[in-house]
Amino acid sequence: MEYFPTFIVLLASFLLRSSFAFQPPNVIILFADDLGLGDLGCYGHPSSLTPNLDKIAVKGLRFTDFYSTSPACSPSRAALLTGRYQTRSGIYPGVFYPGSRGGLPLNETTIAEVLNPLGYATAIIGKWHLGVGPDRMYLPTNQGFDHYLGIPYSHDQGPCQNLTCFPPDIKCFGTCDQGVVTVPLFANDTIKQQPVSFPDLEKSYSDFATQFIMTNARRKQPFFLYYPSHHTHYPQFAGKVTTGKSHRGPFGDSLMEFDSTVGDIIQALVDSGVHNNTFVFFTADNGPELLRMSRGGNAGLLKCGKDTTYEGGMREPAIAYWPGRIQAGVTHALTSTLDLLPTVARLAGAKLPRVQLDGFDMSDILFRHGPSKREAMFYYPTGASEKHGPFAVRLGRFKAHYFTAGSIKSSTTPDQDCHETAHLKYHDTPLLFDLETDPSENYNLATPDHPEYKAVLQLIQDVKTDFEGGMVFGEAQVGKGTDPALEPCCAPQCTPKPTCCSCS
Ligand code: CSN
Ligand code: MG
Repeated sequence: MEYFPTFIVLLASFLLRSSFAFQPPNVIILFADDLGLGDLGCYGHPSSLTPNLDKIAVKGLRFTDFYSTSPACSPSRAALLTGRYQTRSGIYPGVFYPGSRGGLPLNETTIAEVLNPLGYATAIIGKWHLGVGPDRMYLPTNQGFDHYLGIPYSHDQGPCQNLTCFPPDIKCFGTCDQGVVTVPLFANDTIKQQPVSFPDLEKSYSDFATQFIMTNARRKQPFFLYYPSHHTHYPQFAGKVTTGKSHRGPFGDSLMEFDSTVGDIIQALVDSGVHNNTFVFFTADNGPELLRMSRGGNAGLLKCGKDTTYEGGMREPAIAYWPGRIQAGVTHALTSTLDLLPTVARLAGAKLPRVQLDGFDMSDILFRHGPSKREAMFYYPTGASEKHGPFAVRLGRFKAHYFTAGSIKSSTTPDQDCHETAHLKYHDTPLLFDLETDPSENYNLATPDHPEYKAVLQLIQDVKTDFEGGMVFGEAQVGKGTDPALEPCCAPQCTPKPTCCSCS
């Protein structure tokens, strides 16, 4: 009988630690840049070295039919963070530049802002690309992130002849953008280094991520870490440890360096004991920049790449990893970056933003290998417009192309449809492909030999009409243009700009 109180205490503490005391999971989103479906070892690339991503793919859930919402950066990132097509938030046409006036509107609710009210610590490392703007108002610290370490746009959006890869005598391939400030490294909303030192960059990201995980785990505070990497965007770089170590040249080194940070992050989760209470999700913003030839990525068996609405532009590798919760396997469920916000909100027990969302909760897919709630995917081009609407629609296994266009960014491979010379074309009868029997979009079904195609096209047209009826375009943020005075400069009063903006 004297042991009874002890028993009660033990029972109470057990219950508190189990279902009665819900511990919100930590969330980590890893986002590669300009990476195709064929680039990872676990997706069949013969010479990529991605042991850490391969490991979480084997222990976690690997997606075959996962889409970003755009074949370019800024729009794709806006959709991931808000769970809404970029057209709603106004992230069109194209991508932001260092002096862009616009940015992701502050009234949009990001995943960080969904989690912040629940007491999550939030951080972003890497490439923001959703605006800097007047008084740096669009930086991530104004969008729900407590901490930021990174470059707020693409690292080719500045002169890169002085941003050499390791060792310093190896020049980066190409010249990047001239006549703008050199690429800055921000810590929160201040410039820490300009130009950034690329050979040291990945280590500083990895160290920051490890510290962030360790600190919050020790405090028992749930956290959200968003790591949109500069890898594997052109011009590829890597630090001392990785340069020359892959079997795939500079692209392979860049990918390998990203993969090593993935390994460091997983190790930090294990070391800090939060490994079994952390949802990790990996994917990429848009397909490979085939323009860079062997220094671009690879879309595998998909057609074309970056800046096109063929599969190679927007269908991406994706991996969900949560030991003890997500069973190992492969899913063919139709899914998207749009689905991350509703899924994360559900996992954390957070309220959904009271706006029109385009995402669906993926819990059934993650935890029960169940079917997708998503029935369709709409493919907006980089320069989305109300006039053209989505260029293509996927409904179940079928995809219809209403417009097609090649791009300079996807020129160079033998397929002429991908090239810049394949001008914008309207298809009076849309091209129709069955992506399950023909993932490479080789065999158009909308021909007289397949009379049944008419019913499929009608169904897709109805879904498209319905979707467009509910699409309200936000004010075009990229369309607001640029102002050189807004380019980030570490010495704001210096002359002559932009070259004087240099601090060590
Ligand atoms: S992106 O790449 O930011 O990854 O989409 O670095 O579309 O004009 C795209 N663009 C610079 C870029 C310019 C980029 C463009
Ligand atoms: Mg990109």
